[in-house]
Amino acid sequence: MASTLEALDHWVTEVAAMTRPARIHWCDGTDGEYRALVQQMLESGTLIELNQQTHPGCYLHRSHPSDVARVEHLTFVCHPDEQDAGPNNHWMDPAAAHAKIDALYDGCMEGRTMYVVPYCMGPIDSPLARCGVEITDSPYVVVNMRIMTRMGAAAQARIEREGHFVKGLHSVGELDPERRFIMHFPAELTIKSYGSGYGGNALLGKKCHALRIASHQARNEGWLAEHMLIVGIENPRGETHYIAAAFPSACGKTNLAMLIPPEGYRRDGWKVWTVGDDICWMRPGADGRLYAINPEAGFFGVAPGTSDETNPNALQSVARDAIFTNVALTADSQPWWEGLPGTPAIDWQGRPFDPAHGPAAHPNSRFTVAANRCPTWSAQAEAPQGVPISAIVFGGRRPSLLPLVMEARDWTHGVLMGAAMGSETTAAATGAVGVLRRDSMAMKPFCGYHYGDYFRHWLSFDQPDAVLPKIFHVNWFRKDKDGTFLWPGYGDNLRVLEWMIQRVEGRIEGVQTPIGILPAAGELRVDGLNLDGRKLDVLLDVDHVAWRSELAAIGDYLASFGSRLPEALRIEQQRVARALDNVIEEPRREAMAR
Ligand code: GTP
Ligand code: SPV
Ligand code: MN
Repeated sequence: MASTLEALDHWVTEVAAMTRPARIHWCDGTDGEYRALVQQMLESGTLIELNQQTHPGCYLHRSHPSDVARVEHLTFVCHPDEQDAGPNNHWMDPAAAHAKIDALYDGCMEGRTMYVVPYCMGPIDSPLARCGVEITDSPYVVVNMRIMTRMGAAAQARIEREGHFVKGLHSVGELDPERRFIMHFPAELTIKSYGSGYGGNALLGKKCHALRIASHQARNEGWLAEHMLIVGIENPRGETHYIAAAFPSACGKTNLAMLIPPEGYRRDGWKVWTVGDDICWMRPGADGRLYAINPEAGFFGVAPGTSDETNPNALQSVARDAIFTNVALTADSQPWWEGLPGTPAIDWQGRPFDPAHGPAAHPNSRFTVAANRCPTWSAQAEAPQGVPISAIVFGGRRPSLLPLVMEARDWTHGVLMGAAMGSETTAAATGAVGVLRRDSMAMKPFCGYHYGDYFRHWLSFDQPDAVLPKIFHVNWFRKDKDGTFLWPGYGDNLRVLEWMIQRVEGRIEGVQTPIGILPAAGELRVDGLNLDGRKLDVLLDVDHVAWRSELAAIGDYLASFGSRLPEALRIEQQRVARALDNVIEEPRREAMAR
């Protein structure tokens, strides 16, 4: 027996009988175990040592060139009833899915070590935290899980105390895209992943457990599992507001979570505290407010674009003890990606760099590092009860139409804003990049059940005794006619967060528009910004004609969820559409006056 919990021992035995590994290793999560695994991977070539003078404890992993991102078309949510998966998921009958993937697992670990990885998502003593066990044949997965979760003996002890855990089985198989599946069985609290060693496909605590399985559990138990960062904004009076923000993959969560205040704000005493950069679990507390934890213990962040100008906190975090995946190398073995100074010598596939082959670092290359390495890591990130959320923010990459910021009138309107979210696709998933698609609450790839039921769950938090956060929508990615970003973004996004906090505290009025409340003239602090007035006008403009088409498109999108769409959301969409119809355009008004 390697565990005092029979259910765990039994499952490990069962999996070993199917996969037939040469040996089984129960992970204890110690430094010694980590170092031994790194050593073994250096010897096998799975890891490459980086320049230890400039980057102590840092290593590079090159994944298979066909295995560099999440694979949404191979990701399935297998509810017993197809209807429960919704049009937002790929579905397979659970029995058929088990049969299909178990056939691939048969003998797949022959000659390999099977690692049993107990982990806890969330502070180990938090009532909001949940545990799981990942079985994997990838030592790269084990070391990443060690950084990304509370992994090892303490997690196993909690699992043995609680008697239940999420089961995740993973094998890299042959890394063949034709033999690759990421399957979820929410009713069985089980995940089965085969054929990929990359990020969200393989680190099963992350997207598979903490979002797809957890969103299903959260619905049944009255909480929320979201694709959100959590950031604390401390004002010069020393008061901190916590904000949770949902942006789709590679749309700015890590950057916002670690932002450095603009010069003037720093002088005035503003501070930013990082609690989480990708996933947020929240539930109502006794005082009616929503309390949030970051279930992760590390960052699996996008490397390209990370620089001293954009995100110095991330750059400092990865100065030591980080694992890089699919970045390029300089001539002296330092990690390199687009956005950094210096020149690449070797590309992400290990070839001498040639611009004709495309970027030197893969656009979805990433770093893995412990969260407490971040200079702005919040002391509250370990608080078992979580942090109270003052504002929820939705946003995406929208080159046009969506203003820099708008506030929802109330919770229902905010849920509509989240449901209506759209964004251009990025390199975080395989497939075309830059295509505008709806991505409700940034959860399109991660909601483990029918979006209609999910919207209803969101609406259900609007209770008489609830003290709900205000909901906002932002767009850092509005473009000018020449294709350049209108808003400077990054640290200057604090200006927008400050406006939100002023609204939360009731210090400013904003202006009511049919689509929500926008900053009134002079409310958004733009001092010290080299932003001409015309740009600001464009960023805060509401084009009623274009918005009428947008509301019609939102109506069509919502209708695609059929009878499971909550009536309240349909009514809300109609309310906004009607408000837009009632606007009398300036030219028309002039014409009427004439
Ligand atoms: P996942 O880890 O995939 O969930 O992504 P994420 O949402 O954490 O995205 P991240 O912060 O890593 O940003 C992804 C890309 O967006 C990077 O290339 C950034 O440089 C860029 N980006 C982030 N914030 C801004 C911003 O405010 N303005 C602009 N123009 N680009 C930004
Ligand atoms: C994302 O794609 O949203 C990520 C990276 O955060 S992955 O872990 O690969 O899902
Ligand atoms: Mn993510």
